[in-house]
Amino acid sequence: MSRHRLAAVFTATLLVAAGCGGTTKDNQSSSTDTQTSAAADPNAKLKEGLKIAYLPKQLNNPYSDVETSGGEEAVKELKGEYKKVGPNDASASSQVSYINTLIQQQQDVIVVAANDPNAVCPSLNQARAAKIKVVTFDSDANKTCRDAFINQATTEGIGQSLAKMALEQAGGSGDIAVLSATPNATNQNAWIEVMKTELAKPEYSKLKLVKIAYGNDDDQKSFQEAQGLLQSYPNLKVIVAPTTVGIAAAARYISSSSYKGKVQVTGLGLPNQMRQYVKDGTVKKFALWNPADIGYLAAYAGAALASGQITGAEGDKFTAGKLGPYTIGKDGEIVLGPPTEFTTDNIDKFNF
Ligand code: RAM
Repeated sequence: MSRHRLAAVFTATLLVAAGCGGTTKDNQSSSTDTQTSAAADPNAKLKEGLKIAYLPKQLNNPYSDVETSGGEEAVKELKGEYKKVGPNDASASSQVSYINTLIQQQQDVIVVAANDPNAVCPSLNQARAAKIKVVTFDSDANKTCRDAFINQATTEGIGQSLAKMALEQAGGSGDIAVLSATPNATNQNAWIEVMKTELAKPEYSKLKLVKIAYGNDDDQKSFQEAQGLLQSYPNLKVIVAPTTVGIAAAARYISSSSYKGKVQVTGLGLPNQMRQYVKDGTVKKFALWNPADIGYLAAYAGAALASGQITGAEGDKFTAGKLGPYTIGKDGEIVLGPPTEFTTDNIDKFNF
């Protein structure tokens, strides 16, 4: 650890202790300047021994486990030090204390799925002031407080696919409801916005979005919200859950209720959690990407940032191990690839 970096860590720790900094324009621009002043060196060798810490939305979510398993694999390949920490609930401010601890531990890279785009920003900018590279994955933070964002697929692509699956499964018309994660989740909110734009198009004119409910990525709450939707909207045709926790809970409720076969469940789910509901006919189609690949890609992006190979600027290129070459897009976004749709025909080919 260089003297300079130690001093930066100390300053950041003081800022954390004083509870100030990060949110003001001045602080944000100064930390950004520190990070982007050096030019990218595409030939820089990836450093070994990097401390790469993962902070998913919450720990007790099977999706997070799959995501970080890919991260652990990549960190091993990179000969780095892997760590995973996180809260047990996905509430807005639940990650802040973890970020502050990671700063004190002098991690080289923090990979975080933000529970709220803004709540984590002051701490993330303090991390960046301490020369820690910040990579968001799955759920972005405000772009002023991270170096790069690993998006699972394009936000438009995910939102459009959710709207399309809802239309197909409603048979072209009727009431639909969304069962989302937390009300502040960056990723779900962005997908729902795209869905709404799609629903305003003429081909969706017979589809009516009656409610957006929030299960907070908590299994029990999601189950109860699904139940509540059916009680409040007896004509509901489809529940669209853009969250692996929500879709599994909704499918579990519908599969053992009188609504089975009448009300469809679709959205984003893990094949291993959804298999039984596809096989028993509750669910006809849902989508996802391989969450392990997001974690894997994030480690390589973090290592490339920490090694000076990329700065997070649009057009920067790096190679993510077995996933191959990636180019950074607008606003530091790196898109993993297109999502996969799962049906009874292909679900047994997937094991995650
Ligand atoms: C849940 C989480 C996660 C999201 C998936 C689809 O597990 O909300 O952020 O990407 O669903």
